[in-house]
Amino acid sequence: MVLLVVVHVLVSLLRLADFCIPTQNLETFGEFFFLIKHIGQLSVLDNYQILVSVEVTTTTSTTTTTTILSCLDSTWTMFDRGTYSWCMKVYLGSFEVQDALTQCQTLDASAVVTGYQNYAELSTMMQAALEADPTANPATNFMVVGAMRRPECTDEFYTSLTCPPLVAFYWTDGYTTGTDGFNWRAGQPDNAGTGGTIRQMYLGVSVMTYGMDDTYGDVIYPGTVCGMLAQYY
Ligand SMILES: [Ca+2]
Repeated sequence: MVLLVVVHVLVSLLRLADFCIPTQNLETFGEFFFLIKHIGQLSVLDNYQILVSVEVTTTTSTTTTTTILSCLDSTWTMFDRGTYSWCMKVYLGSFEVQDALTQCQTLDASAVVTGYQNYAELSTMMQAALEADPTANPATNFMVVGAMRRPECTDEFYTSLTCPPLVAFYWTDGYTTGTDGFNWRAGQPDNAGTGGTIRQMYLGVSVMTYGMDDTYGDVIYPGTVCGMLAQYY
């Protein structure tokens, strides 16, 4: 009886000492006294310690979306204009020159009838227009151009000193600048009808010669070239 009390006291002291000793597993006094004998030796105590390591791994999923500057789709051609890129697309149909803008906006709300920043743009898109409809007569195949006669040049002829060919018209798309994209046919813009009530306020360009000609608003054209800003899609 005395021995059991002593054992109980010793076991309690071991627990108070915060030793992780599974005393319930000590089946014999022999084992217990062996433990007491080596109580100062950590190598023995370590045999009764259970260390549990819980490793928590946090996985963070990141989705990266890459956008590139491009046109609405592959049917448009992109041109680098320095501070921005401009997309163009041949649009075939049968409409009055003055309705070309409405036609382009069926492709995209921001699309307009394009002007031409330079001859390279003009020739590239006229070649595309010629290829777009091989059945059309190239001699009569003209595309509507995004340009109009300046109000102050309404009654002026191409020999006008105040409204010569490179001054008489301006680009209407809101982006094209300069005069490098104008390429007048010989004797144009002639403002045919000057002196009457109708003026040649609009502009078309031949898909064959890339030459431009001013025209009336109610002339039926077989197409135009639409333009819009390239964007990050
Ligand atoms: Ca003309």
